[in-house]
Amino acid sequence: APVVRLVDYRPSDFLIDRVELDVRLHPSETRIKAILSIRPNPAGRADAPLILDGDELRLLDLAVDGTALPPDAFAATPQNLTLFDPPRAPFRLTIETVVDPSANTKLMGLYRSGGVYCTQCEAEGFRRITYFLDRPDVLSVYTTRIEAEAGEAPVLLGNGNPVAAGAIPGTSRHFAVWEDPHPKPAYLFAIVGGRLDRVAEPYRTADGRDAEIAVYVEPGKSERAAFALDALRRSMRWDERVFGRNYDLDVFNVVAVSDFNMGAMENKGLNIFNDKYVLASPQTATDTDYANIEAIIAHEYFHNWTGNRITCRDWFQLCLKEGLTVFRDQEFSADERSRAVQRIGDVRTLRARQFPEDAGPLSHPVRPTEYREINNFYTATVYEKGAEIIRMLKSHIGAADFARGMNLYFERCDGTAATVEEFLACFAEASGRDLSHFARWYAQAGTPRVVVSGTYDAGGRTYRLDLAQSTAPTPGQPLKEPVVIPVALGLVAEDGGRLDAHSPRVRDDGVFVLDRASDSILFSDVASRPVPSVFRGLSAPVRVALDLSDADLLTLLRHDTDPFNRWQAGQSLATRLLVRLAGVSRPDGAEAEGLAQALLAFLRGNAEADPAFAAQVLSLPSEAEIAQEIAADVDPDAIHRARKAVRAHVGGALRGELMRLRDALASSAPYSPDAASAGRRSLRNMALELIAAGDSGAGAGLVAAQYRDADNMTDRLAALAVNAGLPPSAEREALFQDFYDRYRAEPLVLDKWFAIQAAMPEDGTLERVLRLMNDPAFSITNPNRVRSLVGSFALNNATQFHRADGRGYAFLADMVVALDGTNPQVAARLLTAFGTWRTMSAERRQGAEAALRRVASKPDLSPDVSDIVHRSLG
Ligand code: B3K
Ligand code: ZN
Repeated sequence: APVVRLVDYRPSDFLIDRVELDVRLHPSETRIKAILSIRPNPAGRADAPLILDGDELRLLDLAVDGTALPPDAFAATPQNLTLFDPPRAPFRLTIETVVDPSANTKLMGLYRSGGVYCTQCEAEGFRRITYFLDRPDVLSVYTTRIEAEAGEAPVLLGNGNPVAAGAIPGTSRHFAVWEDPHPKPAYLFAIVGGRLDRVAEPYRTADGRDAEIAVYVEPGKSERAAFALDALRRSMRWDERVFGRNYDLDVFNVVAVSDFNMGAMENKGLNIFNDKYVLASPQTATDTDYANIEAIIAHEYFHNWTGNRITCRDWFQLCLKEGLTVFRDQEFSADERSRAVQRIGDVRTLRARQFPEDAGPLSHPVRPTEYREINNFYTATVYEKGAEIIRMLKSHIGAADFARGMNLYFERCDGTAATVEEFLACFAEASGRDLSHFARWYAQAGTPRVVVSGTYDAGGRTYRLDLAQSTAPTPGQPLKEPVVIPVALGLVAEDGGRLDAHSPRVRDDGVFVLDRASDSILFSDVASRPVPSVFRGLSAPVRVALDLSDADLLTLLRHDTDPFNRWQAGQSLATRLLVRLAGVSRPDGAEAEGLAQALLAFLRGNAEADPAFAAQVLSLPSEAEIAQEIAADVDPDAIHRARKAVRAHVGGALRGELMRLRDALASSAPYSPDAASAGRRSLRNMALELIAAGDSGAGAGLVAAQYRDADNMTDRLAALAVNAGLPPSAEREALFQDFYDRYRAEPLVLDKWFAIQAAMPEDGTLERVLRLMNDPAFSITNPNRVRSLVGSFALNNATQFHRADGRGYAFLADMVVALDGTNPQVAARLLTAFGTWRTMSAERRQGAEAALRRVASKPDLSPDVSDIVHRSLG
């Protein structure tokens, strides 16, 4: 595929003001008649041909202002429709195409999921429905008529408001007409047709519009849609209250489908969701599922303003809608749940997904400057780091100016396809500041590393903090410049008491801005040696190197007023120990005694007051985080051994307290997914995990009892996960079998069963995965199944995916090649698991490179896989 570059952006030569679509749904021959009201763009070239995008399309009919075109006036291929010399005044182009939804395994454009017709058009799927100017800066008003067999598709949904519907006399067919008054790019188009159940409620917006909000699901599952509907209502209220944004149509529909390439899609007024992020009942969904549903429902709803009303000029601006909308959904979840626990979770995700991406061959700026396949840029960098930039912007200019900037953006850019520059200009204007240096965060890839050191002068009662930033080279960017880093900080007295230290360089809100390569802060009136607490709340997406003693970290764990940094202190303590133990062949768990005692003291003081937070403190850094810290010649087996030894020791040392907590936190109340109840379950289940790590015999007993007695999926699945970590035995397998038998008819539940088994850190797992691929519940064409089994193996099982004999890599390569023919997006996503291959030990690097080369050598690779494999090897 050719490279697309940001510098080559030009406005479209033509605009399409109106689109009238008539879609006649049919399983294998769906006909689409499009009438496009086209006019030359005054900002475009005057003599240009009209070149419409297509993808695997077949043209049936074509007319300009109702008249067929002579054959030499146009050319039609599956990829393009060209009018060599189109009218230079407004005209109507009629196009009739035909597509086969049942054969559409890429799940882009119009396809069928189960029996349901649905669409996915972002980024470039509309061109798989009709020929179009399929680019986000062409905004049109759409009217869509959908027609189908009434028996096959009793529900017909489109964007906007429903305006007409009825039977087609003399036939078994019926139709519906939808009108969307808001101009939108084609990637936000959607239709749905099928048998679906519906739950709905009325919603009156803050500015007085009466709307109906609804969730559509597979027949018989409407009870499982209630939580999503509730989350939707709360999201709408929150956006009114916090951002002053009201909904703008008469209906808002959410549809759950079972075959979906990603989480969900924000089509105007018609969000289409992966059913995993809609369906929930206490018996089938975990607390994590409930939290994810709430967050994704919110995310897609928030796109209505940040994405739809204001969209992107081109795909390089993707972070304009995604980073901002992730920031908004994170803030929503923080307000609805616990802010501290939410931030810890978001930072864990950032470190687990974005930091490794930014340290490897796929590293790219939050706003990339070139791409070969845009679908490969829906990345942790664009989304998660993009959200961090917004968070920093807010702390950099302050909450009040941030709010003014957002309002200006909504006012000024509404109805347009905007750029990052236009966005930042609103905040520069609102705050009266120059944000040109801050803007470097969008252009420069890589995770900055900030080295911090402190010096106390008892005689002068001063304390100096020295800070220095640097960023390692990334692909295409050998030289890095300093970025603007807001550092939220404070000083903590060694005894936990107050320290009234001052520095003119630190703002009243505790933020110091590091905007050069190095800088220092001098505090005066410092009565005693302080412990620095820096990057509170992780105030910037950086790696922090701060050499505190274990005693200093314990002070922070005990006394810091910032809960995030209390948690971080515990993590830093554990990471240091784990990295050291990963360097020895027989790690001695007894070395974890200091950590264990610190955790015990923490639990005694905090566990019952804030169980969700305590669970986070108890949860050791992941194997992937430890690998990142080691960074070169990584041996996942050594990391696993070290972590196992530490968990065993901690679990043994804390056993009494953990058993007590399990009783104290037990509840006889019926299951509720609220954050407080979920927090208690998470600490109880963390306790179970640690007890079992310390004593597998005792653990097995507790697992069996909890599994059997659980009245909800959270507790049952937690027991199953701990079961997976027990030594191999017939009982262990029997529990897996029992789970399978119970949930045979529940694909989303069996996904959890696949994922847990694929992540088992033991030699037989690859054979287990191969066996599970033949299970009737597995399906290579369903993205959720593939991600649960193959994705979990590649991403959550470091020891087995990175097997020293290379068989894990070879397996993934086989899967990528097999999938590429049917679903290139899912194949390419799996392939990103190779992202850390260069940090591995030498023999592993060899195996990984061989596997990657084998993929690269296949003829006819999709642009998606070809792009990832070549960058990974580059
Ligand atoms: N905007 C969609 C993602 C589309 C991915 C296309 N490959 C979902 C979201 O971010 O809300
Ligand atoms: Zn999004």
